Amino acid sequence: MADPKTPRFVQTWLADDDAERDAARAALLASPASVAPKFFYDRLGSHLFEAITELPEYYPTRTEAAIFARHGAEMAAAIGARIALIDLGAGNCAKAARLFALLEPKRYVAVDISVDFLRDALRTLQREQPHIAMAGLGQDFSSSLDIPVDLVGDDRPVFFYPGSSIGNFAPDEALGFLRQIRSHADHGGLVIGVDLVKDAGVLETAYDDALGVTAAFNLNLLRNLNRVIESNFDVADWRHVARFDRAQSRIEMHLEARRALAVRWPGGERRFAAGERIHTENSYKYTAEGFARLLTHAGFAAPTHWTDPDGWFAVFWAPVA
Ligand code: AVI
Repeated sequence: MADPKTPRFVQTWLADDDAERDAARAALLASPASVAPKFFYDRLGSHLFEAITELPEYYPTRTEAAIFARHGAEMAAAIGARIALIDLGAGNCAKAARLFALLEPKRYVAVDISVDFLRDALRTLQREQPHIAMAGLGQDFSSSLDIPVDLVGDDRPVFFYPGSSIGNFAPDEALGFLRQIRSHADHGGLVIGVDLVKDAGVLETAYDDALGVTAAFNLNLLRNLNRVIESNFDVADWRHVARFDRAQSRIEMHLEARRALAVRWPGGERRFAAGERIHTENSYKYTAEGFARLLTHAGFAAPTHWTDPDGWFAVFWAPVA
């Protein structure tokens, strides 16, 4: 990063659209049918997710922000100085930017699936904070994390993964992902937000709000699928379902057929009975002790965490020796 006033942009990953389409069709034909949650996030889906984070029922975003506001100074003391902050799923970079005054990073590396999502936000941020060397990295880090060493330089790599996005991985995948982060974080560590197990009513309301924004977010996945695989889903035929499965400690989101129907796409079709479901997302909830164990298992040393007064959400600092 020769000129710290101009962010550097690197794209290390390109979508294989044919493979994605094949995988989507195969998952629809499976029993039970499923669709990968990445299909939520077309342009409208990303806006709907932003709207979800503003809902009174969806507590994770504001609860996490309150934990940072209340305990930020303690966190900064634990994390230490001379850091390169590596923001996984940076989006508009707003969450990380709020930590700059506390953590005083020397470098900031914003990672998202496409550098195009990052360009405007990062350029604006660079103008506001010219003393921090900034870079944008386009990468599908959920399949493989690869941070070019020159983006981190000699500073201590501190990964930032807020918003309880780790909950969208199954626990064995979460462990694999945390191990990958660990392997890139020598002398640094990980700051991660985790949604905690709680009353089923609170959880189910957070994923089935009164305005129907989460229902729209779930149903929009069918429209996106129509665009991607040229299927003919009619959104009106489907109902949003969100249930907490305590045995698996996860919120499951499904779409349920309101009547018997067939969905067609070029070269294929899938028939659904009335009441049959398509599984669209899991959102795992952890106990603080269980998540600390997962971090230790992944090779991090002595994790510390902070929670809100209700114990609904936790922010962990997991150092690497
Ligand atoms: C992105 N992720 C952390 C959200 C969650 O809570 O699992 C996605 C979401 N799905 C429905 N509401 C929010």
